[in-house]
Amino acid sequence: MTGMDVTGMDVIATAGHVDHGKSTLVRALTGMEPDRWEEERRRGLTIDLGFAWTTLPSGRRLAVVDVPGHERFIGNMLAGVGSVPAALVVVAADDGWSAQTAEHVAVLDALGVRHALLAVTKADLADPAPVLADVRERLARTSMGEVPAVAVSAATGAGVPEVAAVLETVLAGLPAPDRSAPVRLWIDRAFPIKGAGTVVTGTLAAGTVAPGDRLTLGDREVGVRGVQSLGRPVERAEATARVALNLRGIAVEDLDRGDALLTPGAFRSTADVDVTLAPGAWDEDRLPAEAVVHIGSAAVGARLRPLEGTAVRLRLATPLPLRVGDRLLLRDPGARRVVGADVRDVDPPELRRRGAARARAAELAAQPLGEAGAAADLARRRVVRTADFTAMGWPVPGEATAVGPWLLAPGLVDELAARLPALVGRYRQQHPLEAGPPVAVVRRELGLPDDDLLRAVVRPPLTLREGRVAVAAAGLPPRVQQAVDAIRARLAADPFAAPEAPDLAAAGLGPRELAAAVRDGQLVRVADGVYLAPGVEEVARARLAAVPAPFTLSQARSAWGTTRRVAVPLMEWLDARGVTERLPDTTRRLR
Ligand SMILES: Nc1nc2c(ncn2[C@@H]2O[C@H](COP(=O)(O)OP(=O)(O)OP(=O)(O)O)[C@@H](O)[C@H]2O)c(=O)[nH]1
Ligand SMILES: [Mg+2]
Repeated sequence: MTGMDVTGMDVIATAGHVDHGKSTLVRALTGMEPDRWEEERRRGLTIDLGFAWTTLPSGRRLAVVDVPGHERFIGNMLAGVGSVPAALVVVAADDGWSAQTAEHVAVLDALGVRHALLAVTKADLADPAPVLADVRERLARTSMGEVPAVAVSAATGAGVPEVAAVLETVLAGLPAPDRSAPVRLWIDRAFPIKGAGTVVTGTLAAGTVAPGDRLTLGDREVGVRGVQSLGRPVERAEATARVALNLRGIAVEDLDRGDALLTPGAFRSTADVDVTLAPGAWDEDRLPAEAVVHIGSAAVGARLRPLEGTAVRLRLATPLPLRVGDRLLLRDPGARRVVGADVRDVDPPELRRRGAARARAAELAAQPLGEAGAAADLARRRVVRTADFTAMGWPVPGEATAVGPWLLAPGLVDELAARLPALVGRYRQQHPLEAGPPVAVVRRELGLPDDDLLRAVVRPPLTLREGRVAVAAAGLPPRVQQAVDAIRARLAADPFAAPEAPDLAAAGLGPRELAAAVRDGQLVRVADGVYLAPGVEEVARARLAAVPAPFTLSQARSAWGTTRRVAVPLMEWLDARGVTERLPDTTRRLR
């Protein structure tokens, strides 16, 4: 099996009324038979999608998705054009603009297809000029605009090389696909192959697939065993391409047209979507209550809730992996009407309050379309996991703040940081002995999902200390400060004369007050009930340095001029801090 890279391929879909010569033209262009089924060939009618390909004179490779024109098979037509960037509109010279010409062109217009050419077929049966002029004029009013047009006869072969030549120029004008984008392959066929297992086909509109890749399908993971393109195995298929994937880990019964194979983690499945309809397409006051949503090869029923103006909330009967910026096609099957809808939000806010729908519509109206709306969307969400945000289809806005896995809206960190001093101040009024509120309290007050986010919000003179948002120099209430000052004055004169419990009690210094003084750096707690001044460690060391080592506890006590009540815990405290070293015979020396 020799591999080959597929680098340049274009994919185009046919469109047009039944029997206007689409499949015949595809056959003339590619030499391949697009009607795959015996029934299709017998009836001379395309029923399902057909696939053919060729190399154009320039060397450009082209794959064609041939769609049925019969009105009954419009669902298949929709699946065929859903991932394709360009269209070959076919109209017969002897019949002209017809019902499914109109319907197919409306579909292409709703999908926003911008690249097309017109082939007026059966030029041997009637003068193609009037039809050509008429259809070009109609197409000019759609997303396709002014299209090149060619008259052609499959019967005589006249015009076929011209169609190929015009195809070249149309394809040359296609935007380059994003080959580094995540994969979302909408499956259009799934079938078993003896010995190879399950094969699916689809049009790869963006991204790259290679054997060995892992993709997700719903909540399952599947492995890509092999990749084929244009009938041959390839090492890698890059968008745009028709691809056939041999899958591992899934049975053909578990796959259907409309399923999507996805790059893991890159998409989120959603049933609720806010969209804006192409303006003017459907009468805003008379939207159907239900419609079918089409994207790629998928077709899913949806309830429509008009918000206001062109903004509509969709509730899908089955969730779809949608992203902001996707273009959906909404179809009202009863009325055979279609409209394009731009996906604006795949995780929309609930609408509970009165007027919420109107407010939401206004919000969407104010927000730029596509990726430019990212900052506005993030502003509404305030804080979101970066992975979730990008899976919605948004780029990370340049002004956003990233903190660990989180993304904060532009300006939010400053806004929260500015709220903090007042918040901490209020807390300390109620809890004067505490340096500041616990982190969890602050996180809740600020509406943040993770304690860790406070790292970005706490700024001097506030600081994160011991699980609190603390004032760096918190200070103590005046009454407590006076009592601590008195003790510190005594300790300044005699550094090891730790106040006795009755002295502390008399000064009004209970455990909470003492803890506050320690937190504030005004006292050092050597042991339960034994408080000395900061710096006592250095003083203790200096006095011991004058004693010949090793020395006993009793020698140390004399050097410090204190009692056993203080000396015993102080000695252990110094041991623990690595100032002194306890020798096996319980004497010490300085380290
Ligand atoms: N004389 C003449 N007949 C043509 C030409 N192109 C197609 N036909 C005939 O028109 C009939 C329909 O052609 P198809 O190619 O099957 O039409 P189609 O658009 O694919 O039809 P559906 O797929 O069913 O929508 C066939 O009998 C073709 O032989 C042409 O240029 N000249
Ligand atoms: Mg056909």
